[in-house]
Amino acid sequence: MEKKPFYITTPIYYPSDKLHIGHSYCTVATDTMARFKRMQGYDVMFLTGTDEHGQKIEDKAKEAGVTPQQFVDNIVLGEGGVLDLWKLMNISYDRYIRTTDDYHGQSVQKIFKDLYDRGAIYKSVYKGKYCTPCESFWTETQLVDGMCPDCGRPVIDAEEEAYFFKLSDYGDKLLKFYEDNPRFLEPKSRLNEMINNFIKPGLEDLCVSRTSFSWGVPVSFDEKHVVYVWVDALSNYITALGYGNDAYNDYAKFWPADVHFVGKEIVRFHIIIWPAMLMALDLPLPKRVYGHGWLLLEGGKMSKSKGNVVDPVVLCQRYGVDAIRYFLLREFPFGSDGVFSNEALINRINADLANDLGNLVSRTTAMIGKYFGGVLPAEREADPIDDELIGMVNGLKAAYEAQMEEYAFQSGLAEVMKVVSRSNKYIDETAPWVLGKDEAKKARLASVMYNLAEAIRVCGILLTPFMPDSAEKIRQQIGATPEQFTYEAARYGVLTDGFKVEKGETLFPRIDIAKELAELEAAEAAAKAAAEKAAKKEEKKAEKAPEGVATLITIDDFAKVELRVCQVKVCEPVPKADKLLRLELDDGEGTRQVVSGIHTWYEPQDLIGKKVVVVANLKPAKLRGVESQGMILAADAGENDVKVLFVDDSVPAGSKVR
Ligand code: ME8
Repeated sequence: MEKKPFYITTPIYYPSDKLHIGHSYCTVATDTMARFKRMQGYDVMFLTGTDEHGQKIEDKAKEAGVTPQQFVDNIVLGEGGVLDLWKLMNISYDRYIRTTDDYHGQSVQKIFKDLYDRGAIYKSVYKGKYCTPCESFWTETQLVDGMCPDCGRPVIDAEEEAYFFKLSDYGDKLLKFYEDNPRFLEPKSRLNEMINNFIKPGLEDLCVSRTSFSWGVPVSFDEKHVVYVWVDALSNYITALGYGNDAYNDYAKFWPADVHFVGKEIVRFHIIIWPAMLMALDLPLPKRVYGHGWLLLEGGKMSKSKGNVVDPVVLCQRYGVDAIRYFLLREFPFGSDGVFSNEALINRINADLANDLGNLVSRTTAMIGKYFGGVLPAEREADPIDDELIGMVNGLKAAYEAQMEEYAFQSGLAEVMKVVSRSNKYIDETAPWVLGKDEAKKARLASVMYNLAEAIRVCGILLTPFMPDSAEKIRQQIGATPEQFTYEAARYGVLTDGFKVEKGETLFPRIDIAKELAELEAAEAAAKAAAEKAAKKEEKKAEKAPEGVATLITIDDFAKVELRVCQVKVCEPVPKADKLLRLELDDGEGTRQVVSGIHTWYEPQDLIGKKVVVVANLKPAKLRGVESQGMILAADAGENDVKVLFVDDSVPAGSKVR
C-alpha cells in the first residue's frame, strides 16, 4: 500500500548570528514529530532551512567586511554552523532550503509576477515605520510606545516607491477560513489575539518590495526593487517542493502542508500573510499552523543581542544530545513559554533519565544476566500482581499517540514515563532478589523479568522519536530485533523465547548537581571576564585612536563637520556643576548657547570677548538641563591641562574653519 504523505516544516532561520537553544527547541520538536510520523508509516517530508536575504544580513556582512553571500555561507555551511548543529542534534530533515538557492529565487520571481498579473500586487508609495532588525513594516497604530511591537526596538520612518500586496482584501476571507477550519491555528488561544489585534482593526495593504538595499530577490519586471523578505521567506514552503521550478517535483504530493511549526511571534505572518498570498495565487492553504512558546532566560527571550544565549553545542557536549532533546520536550508544554535554567535541566536528567529510565534498564538487564545468563527460560509463572503493569504497557501506545497527534510532546512523554515509574515500582513489589534465592521460584522470576523487558521495549519504541540514539541502545541491551522495535510492535508480548539481553554502558550517567553548577558558574564567569577584557582592549584602541591609530576618514567625512569661528559674548558657571560653563556666542548669524566642560581651566573673564572655534552642526544635547548647541574646540595640553583654541581677533565671527 502506498504510504500517506506528511509534510512538516520549521521556520527558516535568519543566519545573522549563531543559533541558540531557543532555535533548537522548534527544530527538535519538528524532528521528533517527523520521526514519529515516519514510525507511524507516513511518507514524511521534513523541511527546514535558512532565510538569508534582507537588510539585516546586508548590514552584518558589511560590518564583517565580507559579501552577504560569504556571510551567510559561513554561518550556514562553516565549521560549527547551522548544518553542523543540526547534524550534532540528530535532526533528520529531508530537505534543506536556502533562500539564496537559485531555484528558490526563480520561483519567488514567478510568484511575485503572478500576483502582480492577477492584480493582487500594485505599485504605489510607501510611508510608514520600519523595524530593521525584524525587517517588518508597521503602521503608527501597531507600534507599542512608539517601538516595534515584536522586539521593542526603535523603528525608523520610511518613504519610497514600492509594490503593495492587497492584504486589505482578505480580512473577511480569512475570518471565514478560520471559522470553517477551527483547528487551523493551535493553540487556539493565539487566534483571538490575531483577530483582535490585526484583523478586526482592518488589514492594511502590505508593502512587499524594497529599494533601499539590494540583498534580496529582484522583482523580475522592475529590478531596482527586491522582494520583501517575508514574501521571499514564506514562499519557501512551496518552492522547496518544486513550485515554480524544476529542482523538485514534490508539490502535488506534499502540498498543502500538514503543519507549519512556528514560534509565537511569527504566527501573524503564517496565519494572515501566508494564507492571503496563497488565496491570491489560488492555491490550497496549509492544514495547520502550530504557534509554540518561547524558551525564556531569566524573564527575557533568548537572543544574542540580550547577551543571554545558551549554546546548544556546549549543552550537547556536556549532557548528551538525547538528554537535551528529552529535556526540551519534557520540561515545557509546547504551546507555552518556559524558563530555561541549567538547574532545571540537570534535575530533569537526573530524575527522569538517570534514576527512572536508566536505572530500570540497567537493573533489569543486570538481573537477567545474573539470574539467567542473559536468556530467559521458556517456563514462566504469571501472577495477578503483573496485570496492572501489563495493562499499562498495552494501553501505552494509544495514550501516547493521542497526545502526539495533538503535538503535546510533554504529555506524550509523561505517558511513557508513567510506565517507566510503574516498572520500577513493580521491581520493588516483586522483589526479584528474593525470588532469585529460591530455585523453585525460577519460573516466577522469569515471568517478572519478561514483563520488565517488555515494558522497557515498548517504552523504548515510543521514546525513539525523542531520543533516537538512546532508544537504539535500549533495543540492543534488551535484545529486541529491529522488527520487534517498530511502532506496530509497541504492545505487550512481542519478545519471543531466546532473546538475549546484554548489559551495556550506562545510558544516562547521574550528574553531581552541586559540582556541575559550580563548574558552569566558573565557566560563565571566565567567559564574562574574557568578554570584558576584550571590550576594554577595544575601548583602549578607541581611546588611542586620536593619537594616530585613528580610523581613517575620507575628505567627505571631514566635510560633514561644520567648524565656525564664534565670539564669546556671555560666560557664566552652570549652577551645581563645578566643571561646566555656559557661554553665549555670536556665531555670525545670531546667538548660540554652548555648554563646555572647561571651568577647571578657565574662569568666565578669561573667555569673554575671545574668539573660539565651535563644531556648529553637532546635534544639540542637554548638559545638566542646559541645552548645548555645539562644542568648543580645545587641546589636551598635558596630563591634566586643557587649552582652548583661540582665534586671532582679526577673523570675523561666523568665519568657516576648514
Ligand atoms: O523568524 N524560544 O527566523 P528566526 C523558542 N526567518 N523559539 C525561539 C526562540 C526562543 N528563545 N528564539 C527564536 C524567523 N525562536 C524567520 C522565519 S519562516 C518563513 C521565516 C524561534 O531565526 C522563533 O520563534 O528569527 C522562530 O520560530 C524561529 O526560532 C526562527 O527565528
